[in-house]
Amino acid sequence: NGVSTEARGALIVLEGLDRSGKTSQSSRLLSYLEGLGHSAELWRFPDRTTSVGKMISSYLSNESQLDDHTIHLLFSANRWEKKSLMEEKLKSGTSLIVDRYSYSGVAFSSAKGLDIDWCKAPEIGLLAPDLVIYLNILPEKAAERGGYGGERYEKLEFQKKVAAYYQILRDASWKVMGKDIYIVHTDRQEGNISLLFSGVLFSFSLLPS
Ligand code: 2DT
Repeated sequence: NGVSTEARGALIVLEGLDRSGKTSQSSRLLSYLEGLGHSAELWRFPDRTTSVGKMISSYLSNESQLDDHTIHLLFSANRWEKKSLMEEKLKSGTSLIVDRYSYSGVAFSSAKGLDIDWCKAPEIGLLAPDLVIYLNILPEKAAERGGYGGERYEKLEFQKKVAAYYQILRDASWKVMGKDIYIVHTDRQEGNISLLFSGVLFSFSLLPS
């Protein structure tokens, strides 16, 4: 079907509020790409397995307290420590589907009141995604889905602020176009997304919300 093994993998990022469906959609996209014979892996940030990730995890579960700037930089460091491995994977032709990335970093910290440009700074130099898929859901609707755990940010009022910052980021920098991949069609009504990657048209539909 024309999928070239020479091609670099795509960095595909899924963003959205808690309970917006990122996890289901990520696995769905993974199966879809694998079904086409494409090598792909599912990643997520924060990666809680590293030592930095463990500090983040303990902060999120309220077991430890950290200054807002400090935790922001730890989230960023958690991406930096994975950069070279991400680069290797992409170069070897494996696509990465990543559940949360820099946009979560900036949206969540800005929602706490930190300066947005300050929040963006440590992200400069990380790998730019080829595609960012934002799963648009009203904060109220996400909350209705239930399953908010007891983690620090899982509160409706805070999620509303995060949604507003995602919107700001979206206007500024959404639909990141790499050289090999671009959205050729999005239809939010139908939930269908098609993208052209290395000359091959992929289409997938999002689960109805
Ligand atoms: P999960 O529930 O998806 O594990 O996320 N967050 C995430 C930040 O504040 N900054 C970041 O850079 C990232 C990647 C979003 C845990 C929470 O951490 C938030 C929700």
